[in-house]
Amino acid sequence: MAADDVGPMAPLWTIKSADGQPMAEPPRFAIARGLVRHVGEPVAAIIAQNAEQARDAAELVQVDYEPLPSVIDAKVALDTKAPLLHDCAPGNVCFRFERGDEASVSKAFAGAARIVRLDLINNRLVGAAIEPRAVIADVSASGKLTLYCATQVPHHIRRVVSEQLRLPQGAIRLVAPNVGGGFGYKGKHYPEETIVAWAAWRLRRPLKWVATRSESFLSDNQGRDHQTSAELALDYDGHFLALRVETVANLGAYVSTFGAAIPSAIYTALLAGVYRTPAIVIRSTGIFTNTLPTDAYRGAGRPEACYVLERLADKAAKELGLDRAEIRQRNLIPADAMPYKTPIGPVYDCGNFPKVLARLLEIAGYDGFAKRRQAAAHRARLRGFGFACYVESSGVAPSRFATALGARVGFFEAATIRVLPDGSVLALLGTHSHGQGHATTFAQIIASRLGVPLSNIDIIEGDTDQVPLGTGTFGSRSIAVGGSAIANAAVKIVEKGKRIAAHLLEVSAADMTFANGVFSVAGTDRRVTLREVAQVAYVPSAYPAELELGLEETAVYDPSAFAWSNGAHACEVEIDQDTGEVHVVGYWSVDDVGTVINPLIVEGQIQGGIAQGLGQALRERCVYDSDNGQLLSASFLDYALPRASDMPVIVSELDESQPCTLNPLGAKGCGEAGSIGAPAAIVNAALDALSALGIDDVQLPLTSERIWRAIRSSEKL
Ligand code: MCN
Repeated sequence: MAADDVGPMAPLWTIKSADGQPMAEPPRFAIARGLVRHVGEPVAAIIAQNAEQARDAAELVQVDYEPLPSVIDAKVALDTKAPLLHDCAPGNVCFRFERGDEASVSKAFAGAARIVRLDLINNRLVGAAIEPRAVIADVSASGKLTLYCATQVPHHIRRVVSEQLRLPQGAIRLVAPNVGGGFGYKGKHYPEETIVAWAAWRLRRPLKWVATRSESFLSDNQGRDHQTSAELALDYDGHFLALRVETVANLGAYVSTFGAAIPSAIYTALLAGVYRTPAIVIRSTGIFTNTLPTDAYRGAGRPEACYVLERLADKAAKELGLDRAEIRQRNLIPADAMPYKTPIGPVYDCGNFPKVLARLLEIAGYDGFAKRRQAAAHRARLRGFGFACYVESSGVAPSRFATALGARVGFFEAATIRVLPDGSVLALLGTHSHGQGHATTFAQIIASRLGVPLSNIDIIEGDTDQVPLGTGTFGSRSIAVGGSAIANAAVKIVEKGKRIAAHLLEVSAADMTFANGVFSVAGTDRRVTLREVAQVAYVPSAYPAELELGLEETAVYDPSAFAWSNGAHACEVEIDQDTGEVHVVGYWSVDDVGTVINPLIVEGQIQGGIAQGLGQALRERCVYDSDNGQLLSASFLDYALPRASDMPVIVSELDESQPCTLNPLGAKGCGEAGSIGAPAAIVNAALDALSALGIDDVQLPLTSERIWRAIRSSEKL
């Protein structure tokens, strides 16, 4: 590959440090050149007739590794004596990002009545979609390279592979069919995509690579891995005065596709949360270590921010002797302050945070909790109640915002609606569904706008030869950005349809109205259906001379701002004092995802996110051996995903009173909501239960062992 000068895997988002310097961007090649920096970094590729042969041949590969010292912890990597991963990154620092104003924060801290401090670890997670990643490459006789790829971002992968192989983008077709789930980590570029594409191109033979689950553990990007110190300044009445957050983020051995943006541009923008904190400063340092690269995993920066704020809010309430709901209600941004500009940049267009929290506490029966706690105590169980409020920057991302912060790609979405001559509809989108039900919800958007029955609408995603433009699915963007593109394309179809209908009915287009699939002359019973208009659109003899043939429209939509989803989640737990096991016995959520297109799908999305949030809170922990960098949690025996039996019944409500004011649907994203609110709500509940024993902190994840140890040490005190 080096001889063919195959290009490096450049990240698609780079960050500037607070001093204006660009981040360190060490080259990353699909196959390591001389130095292996993390377990799982490819060193050789075997090509064989079948997988068994390839495995046998791989056994014959002898690699003369000379072990070098390694570092896996981001704070340890900052030490001057730590091994250096890249010459271009002194101190293993990739960037030192800063947002906010230190001067106003220092001033507020100096005059504060109380300062609350917390040190938090946000555990490293493994994405575990139901199917591992896969790549198939095929080169046609005419030289076209087709890549079938388990990716969420077909157009991005086509672009990077074309740049690396120096092929025109049009010479590559990227097909991403049903990929078996993705959770964000399949939305990034991986070495195998480059290797398989290059080898098939070289050999002119079709090649297939499918990861085993073990290979997934060793080759998929991982998520989170923050170490954070946070301090909140308050006045006597519990009003938040200022927030200072210092985060050390573990980027792994290389900067992955969006790996630098998650703990900087995305995470830091969320640290105002739902609160009216007047002064905020956040410093986030991205560090290289000898671990797999980290990047987006469901929530991507938002669960980390929510966890910091909601742990602080609970601690502040405790230290000031205030009720946890009361301290939040005193600090929530009121609905009449919308649009609200946070001191760190983002402007929330709408939201009624106090209403959402009040409703949550009502459905969760917060008032009756004391009785339930007493009843549990009679059964020798520690019962706790916890909750968390969040905002989510869904609809990633306004391109202007992203490019100003270093993105090398735009984040628009494109949608084409083609009304076929029989009136049926084919819609082509740059988004990608891997469990989110786009074929249903996008068809609903078209059906409601064009009056075409759902059964006559086909949604096509995930094929760069069919869908000319696109960005992909991540950051809960498909409804807010892709859905808006469809809505705009539907408006264009109606506009053109009106002109054709007007021609047929010999009136002016201005006199035409459209509803339920029928064009009518206003105030008369003269009408023509969309189906009839579509037929005419493809029959030149009956067609207006000034119009182009066909009934197909494309809209490209780039949001002007994020769609600010928000919500509040509550959880009730019981802890078994003998085993330390946390049982989640109740879970409630109230989420504002703007206008809801499909409540069933949204509820499913929120439940799935909560399951993953529960995994982060109680089970999942990716562990490396600090002596040699080996991944210790490299199978499901050692890495504990949540199970069905861990899941409580979830009572969820959607608050549709605050439609997004910035997009034509009024919709805000929902795909990550659960994974954002759940970890903080669950941990707050568990710590509430443990407060009876004087325990006020246990780091994520709250495994039974950790809780058991905390209980035993509290008994010794
Ligand atoms: N929706 C709706 N009304 C709204 C908001 C959303 O009806 N107001 C619908 C949408 O039309 C879409 C679904 O809900 O069908 C999710 O929409 P959205 O919130 O825009 O999220 P995306 O479709 O962009 O999905 C991305 C998001 C992310 S970032 C991860 S990670 C994730 C997730 O969705 N990974 C998933 N959900 C997943 N679900 C499954 N089964 N598998 C994954 O890998």
